Amino acid sequence: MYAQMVKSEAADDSAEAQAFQARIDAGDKIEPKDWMPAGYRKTLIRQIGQHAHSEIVGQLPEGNWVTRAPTLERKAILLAKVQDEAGHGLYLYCAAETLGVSRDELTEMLLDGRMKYSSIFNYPTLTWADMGAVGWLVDGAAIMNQVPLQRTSYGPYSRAMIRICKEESFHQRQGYDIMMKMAGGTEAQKKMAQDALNRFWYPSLMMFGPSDKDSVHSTQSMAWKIKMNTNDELRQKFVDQTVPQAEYLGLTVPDPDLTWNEEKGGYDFSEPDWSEFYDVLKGNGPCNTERLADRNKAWDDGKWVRDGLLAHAEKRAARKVAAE
Ligand code: BYC
Repeated sequence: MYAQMVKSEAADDSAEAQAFQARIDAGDKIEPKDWMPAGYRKTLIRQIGQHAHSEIVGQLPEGNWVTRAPTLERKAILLAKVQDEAGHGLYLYCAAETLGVSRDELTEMLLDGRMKYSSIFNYPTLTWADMGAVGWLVDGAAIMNQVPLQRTSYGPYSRAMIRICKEESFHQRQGYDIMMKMAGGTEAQKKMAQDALNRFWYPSLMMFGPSDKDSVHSTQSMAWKIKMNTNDELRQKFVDQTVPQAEYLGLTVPDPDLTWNEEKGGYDFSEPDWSEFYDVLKGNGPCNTERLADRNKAWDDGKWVRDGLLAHAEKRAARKVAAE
């Protein structure tokens, strides 16, 4: 549906739309009060909203390990990381709000399944090594995708990404640090690290979205500089960056066809199982039901806080009016 809508709105060849495209081509930032095509606005709301939801839902698989982290230091670090993700969600919801959608509307669309969040968060975190793999691979993939988004054409999104990327770098390092400890530990720990890599490798590759030939939005989003690279370009960069890191850990990437291709200056690697990806998107991943149930419960449990804050704000406003 979105694809059709964006396509028809992108076909807008009015003078306004042409001037808008010229601004994008010249590298201008678009700000909230500037004129923008309806399709540009809708695509941004979809992408920023989905991104914000991913940060919030992304707290769940790691939050699962805060109470079970092996040391006080690891607990404090993990807690700080999970809190950072909440902050990222908030910056992104604020950026989306500048486009005329409220955070409550976006939340409702997440909770009733109308909006997506990243497929990766529908996989379980079974062992402590998974905290390493998530930080190393999932945050690593996130950085690969988000660093170019610092140059995205929409001002509030690009500025949110600058801060988010700084924090994501710390997240990636903390994940790799856990992997270093585990991979250099006892046989059992090394096995656990390898098992985490085995389970998170292909789901991490899926984070970049479908292969370019199946990507619905890439062409228009790249013309508008909402996306700066294609899905396959970023996936390739991620593989090229991550394989030597796995080698340094003494772990094996679970891809028997992984080979260095001298000519292209990058690795040839196996595609993820795209039927699994689409199945997860349809709601059939291992944890989809659990994740949405958890977010719905948190929303319902927080109702008294929202009601209290609203009642307080109304009282203050009424007092102000009475005093005037
Ligand atoms: N998961 O035309 P395409 C994080 C959907 S947060 C689910 O290529 P697009 C982190 C796509 O929405 C990570 N859905 O789409 C947080 C579209 O469906 P709709 C999130 C996916 O938008 C906490 C359809 O497939 N990062 O890293 O041009 C802790 C066709 O795809 C996925 C962002 O959101 C997926 N993986 O490109 C740790 C970054 N991939 O909407 C880490 C910003 C595709 O038409 N987003 N779909 O129904 C983007 O850069 C782009 O939206 C994507 C997809 C590259 C993800």
